[in-house]
Amino acid sequence: MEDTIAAIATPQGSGGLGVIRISGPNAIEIGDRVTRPLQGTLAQRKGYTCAYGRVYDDQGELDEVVATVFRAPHSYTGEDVVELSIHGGAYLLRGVLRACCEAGARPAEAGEFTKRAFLNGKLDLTQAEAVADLIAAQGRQSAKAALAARDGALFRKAKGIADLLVQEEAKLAAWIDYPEEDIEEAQRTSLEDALQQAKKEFSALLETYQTGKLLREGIETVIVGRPNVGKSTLMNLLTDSERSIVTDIPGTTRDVVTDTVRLGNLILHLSDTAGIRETKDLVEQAGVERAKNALQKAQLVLAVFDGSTPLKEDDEQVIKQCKDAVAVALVNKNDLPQQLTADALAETFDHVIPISAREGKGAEQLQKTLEALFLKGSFDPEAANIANERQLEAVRKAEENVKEALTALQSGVSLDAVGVCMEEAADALLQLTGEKAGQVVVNEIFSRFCVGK
Ligand SMILES: Nc1nc2c(ncn2[C@@H]2O[C@H](COP(=O)(O)OP(=O)(O)OP(=O)(O)O)[C@@H](O)[C@H]2O)c(=O)[nH]1
Ligand SMILES: [Mg+2]
Repeated sequence: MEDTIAAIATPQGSGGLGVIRISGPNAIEIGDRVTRPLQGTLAQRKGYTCAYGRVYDDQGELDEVVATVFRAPHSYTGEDVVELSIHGGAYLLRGVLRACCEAGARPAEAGEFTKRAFLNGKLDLTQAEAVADLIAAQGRQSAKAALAARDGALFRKAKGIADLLVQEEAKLAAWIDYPEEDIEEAQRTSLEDALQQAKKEFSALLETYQTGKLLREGIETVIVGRPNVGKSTLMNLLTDSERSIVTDIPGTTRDVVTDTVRLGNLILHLSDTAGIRETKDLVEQAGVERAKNALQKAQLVLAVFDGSTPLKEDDEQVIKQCKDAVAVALVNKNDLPQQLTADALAETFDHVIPISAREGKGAEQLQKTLEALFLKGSFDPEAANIANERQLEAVRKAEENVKEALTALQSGVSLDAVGVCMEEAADALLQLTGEKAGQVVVNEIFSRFCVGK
């Protein structure tokens, strides 16, 4: 980290503003070479101050600039940093980046700013991952969870348990070294309590993964039903658009029509599909095949029925397909006199909701039902949460070892084995925070970031 890096930190394309970030020992010097502030130089400025002026490349002045100076260690990376805020044009941004490189900076690699922050101890691995999650967040809950992780919620939790395990393991090591002394009951209890507590915390942490993942990534949702029940009308209602074609001709939708919407705290990746029925029409058959495939892959099925008619044989087909799925029945067209009795659906579906897709009624109840179904009430975005597979694996490994330690302790076979397991558990947690993560893992994590982060 002897060299100074520079990158465009804002997205490609044009915008009101664009930012070039420079970090490293020569950041301020390089900033001074490419800018001319109205007053003085950047080198004369304190950290956390801005200078207005012009920015230059080798051919002369290029744009106006506001240069913000951060002085080590009080910056994102922990190094001297200059952020050049200019107009957000691709030509201007590239020109200024090139000028920075001619003045001595090196183009930053993907994730290199955050990697430097990690290596300088400004954040741990879980906080670095949270930066990427914050940028990727698509909803309030996932943004909140990422911000809490950025503030160190998971780091503190993991560090706390690791410290506890290391402490207890040190005491244990002392007994093992003096085998002639019997372990006092109080100490054995304290050890067992620590292991039980760690086990409880791990299992609570592991439970956060699935819900968090759903919140971050959204739910693959398929709308199915026999022809003409109002699937496409529902699609259009949920997407607030005319995404799907609606007609009163059964068999209107053929291809799978997809869109992503937010429903309360959930993100749904919706697929509107062809009405499921037996048909001789080859094109429609292909559509029905696609509908069935989409149904198999979905995490959530919205099965639509027409409440203004009794159940038909094609409906029975749909019900059969839903048997093993997480499915909610929507009895549509409840603005018309109703002929369908919900009892027939209650056998297969835990949730049967009357709606009128055409009149926009029932979406609220659908939202409440889905939130109850997927968020299970226990997810607290501000607590420590597991945000990705790497973290999941580390906590699982720690949990396994703590369980083994408990078994070994309770069966009284060998205290050595207890100690080894506790050490492994603590190790897994230190890999989680990055204190003991290998270079390969660290590089892998940051290479998934984009340039400028
Ligand atoms: N009265 C009433 N009519 C509705 C409602 N929802 C849909 N319809 C009508 O039902 C007909 C079929 O609607 P679509 O949304 O095209 O039905 P679909 O299930 O997508 O049909 P296919 O694509 O053919 O499988 C249209 O004439 C809609 O206007 C509703 O809530 N109430
Ligand atoms: Mg349709």
